[in-house]
Amino acid sequence: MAEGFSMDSFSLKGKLALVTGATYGIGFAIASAFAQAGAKIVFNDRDQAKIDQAEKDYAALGYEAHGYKCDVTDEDAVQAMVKDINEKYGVIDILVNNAGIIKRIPMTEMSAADFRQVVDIDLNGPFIVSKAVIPGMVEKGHGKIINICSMMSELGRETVSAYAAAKGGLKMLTRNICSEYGEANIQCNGIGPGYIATPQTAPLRERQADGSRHPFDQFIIAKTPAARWGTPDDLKGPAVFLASDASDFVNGHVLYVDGGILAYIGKQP
Ligand code: NAP
Ligand code: GCO
Repeated sequence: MAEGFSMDSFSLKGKLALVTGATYGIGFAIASAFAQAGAKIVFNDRDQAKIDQAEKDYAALGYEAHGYKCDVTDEDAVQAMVKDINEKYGVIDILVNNAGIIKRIPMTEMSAADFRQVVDIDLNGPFIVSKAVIPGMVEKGHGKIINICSMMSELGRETVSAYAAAKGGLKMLTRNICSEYGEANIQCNGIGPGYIATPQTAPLRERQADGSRHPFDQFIIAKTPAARWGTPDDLKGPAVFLASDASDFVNGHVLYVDGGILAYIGKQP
């Protein structure tokens, strides 16, 4: 921990960060920002080809990043991954529970299996990975956990019942890890991205047959004071802050990086 505040308080030099699902999208951006701030990166995904490509992408940016093939819902695989990371690279200082999926299906048409899969990945996954990582953080005397929440941690909308339930639960898991492990000098916070242009939201931004913007695209522009979609780059600074010594007294907080959506009734049509 940096003695007293300085700009070094924002440095991640010498830290080891695990970012789940960081082969592209928000996870890749956050992991890249951590590397830029001096951290060594380990990440996981379910698909070896994506892991191999991501390692090349990180290397092309000059960053050291080691990928693991691991499904966050598989507790044995997660425990084995964390053990291997500890043996090869050291104890994890920073965990970002980023891996997640969404299924956009009207609730009464959604199967219980689909609902369970979203909750399993988006809520059980962060529990499983945090449970595996926290003991090392406790032993080391410090740790940072960042859970990637959502607008749907606060708001509902049609077709995303499972996702909203999971992300609402993830907000409370964040607060509970804060409560249970704050005394061990572990800070657990959330980042709640607004609408970010990644593969996950690509269906909501597809151009219509007549070349016009997707109705949901237009809706989000009207709901966002910044009048634009966010980009993964918009999340880099907030993530580095929450991963750094500069946020040592910030705990149990969800930092919404949404361009102002949650503060705004929306532009009059
Ligand atoms: P994305 O483009 O769909 O990327 C999700 C990543 O998670 C992919 O690398 C994916 O790998 C991985 N993943 C999915 N299930 C996994 C599992 N069971 N085990 C390991 N890895 C898994 O999503 P994104 O837009 O970057 O979003 C990342 C996080 O931010 C998610 O938690 C999402 O809910 C949240 N979020 C996104 C937005 C947004 O507007 N984009 C806003 C708020 C919150 P595969 O490709 O192999 O499945
Ligand atoms: C949706 C979107 C959102 C974003 C994000 C907003 O279908 O409404 O996918 O859920 O992914 O979670 O914060």
